[in-house]
Amino acid sequence: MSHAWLSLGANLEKPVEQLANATHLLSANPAINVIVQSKVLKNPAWGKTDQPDFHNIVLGIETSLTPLELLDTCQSIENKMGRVRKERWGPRLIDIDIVAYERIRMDTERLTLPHPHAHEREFVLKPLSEISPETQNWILEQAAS
Ligand code: A4P
Ligand code: MG
Repeated sequence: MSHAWLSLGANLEKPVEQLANATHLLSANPAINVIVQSKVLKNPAWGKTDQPDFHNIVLGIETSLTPLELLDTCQSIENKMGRVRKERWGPRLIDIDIVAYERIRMDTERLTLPHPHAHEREFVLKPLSEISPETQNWILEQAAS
């Protein structure tokens, strides 16, 4: 089993329920155990600021999926929950990003690890520091190197 950290964000239609629903769907996958969940952080939208506030959490999981399989799983949950991709950084029912997968560094067309924006996003760093300060430090070190 490998450890990974997921960032979940929502800013439409009862965001806290969307986060709980996504967490539930992730734990329902037999290849994923949700081990730890951060507190919910309500915060202003980053990037594209003219949209409702976001609610964000970070989950620590254990998984037998490879990084790409995990990405597929996250995207299929987003789709199942009715997410429609319209504009980059725009409002969303649910967004599930892979912040880190073990200490793997990769940069491919579909997947960049650690997540390329994690180190500059308070809504990732703050919940991550609560559940895994070592991973937060590693992400900041990677960005500085
Ligand atoms: N991709 C590459 N690396 C990763 C990774 N580590 N995890 C690719 C997940 N996906 C990764 O993402 C676009 C593509 O990124 C995917 O197809 C995948 O192959 P997307 O989710 O389809 O599109 P998006 O989310 O609109 O774009 P992007 O650039 O991922 O946006 P972000 O970074 O997810 O930002 N403000 C607050 N406060 N809280 C938020 O949660 N979220 C966003 C969305 C903007 N502002 C926010 C928040
Ligand atoms: Mg995304």
